[in-house]
Amino acid sequence: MKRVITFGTYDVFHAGHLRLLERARSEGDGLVVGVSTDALNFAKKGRNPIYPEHERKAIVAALRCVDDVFDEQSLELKREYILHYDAQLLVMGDDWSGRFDEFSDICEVLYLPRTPSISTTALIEKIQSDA
Ligand code: C2G
Repeated sequence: MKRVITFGTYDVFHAGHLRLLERARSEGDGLVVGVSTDALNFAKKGRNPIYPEHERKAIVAALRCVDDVFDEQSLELKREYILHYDAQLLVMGDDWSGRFDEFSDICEVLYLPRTPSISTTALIEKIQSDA
């Protein structure tokens, strides 16, 4: 049993998020996803996500490729989350390349290429300009 763990905000859920989660799942036998809380986003970016955390978490939890979700309360708790969920592999998009190599003492760390030309920020800008 190889459990995979990944983290993200998944705001205004899109196909780039889906592809990342499906590829992460295919690297192991089960996928657990830490969804960042609204408070964490506010602390990091000074604004809340468009979708509140319970909706972001419900969308991610409903996906066929996802086995379990939890609140990512702090960026500093990754080691604790990896150990708590007994994950053997940490997967992140390559926008985080090298940033989590410090966890390679407790699990494998893999960065997958981001899907080009799609992002929550671009979607919000498009919606605003079309309005
Ligand atoms: N992603 C992707 N392709 C895109 C957009 C996003 O593969 N076009 C991936 C990101 O690389 C990330 C995941 O989808 O692995 C979630 O993206 P975000 O919601 O933007 O999450 P992020 O803000 O990077 O995570 O501890 C990390 C934090 O929770 C923040």
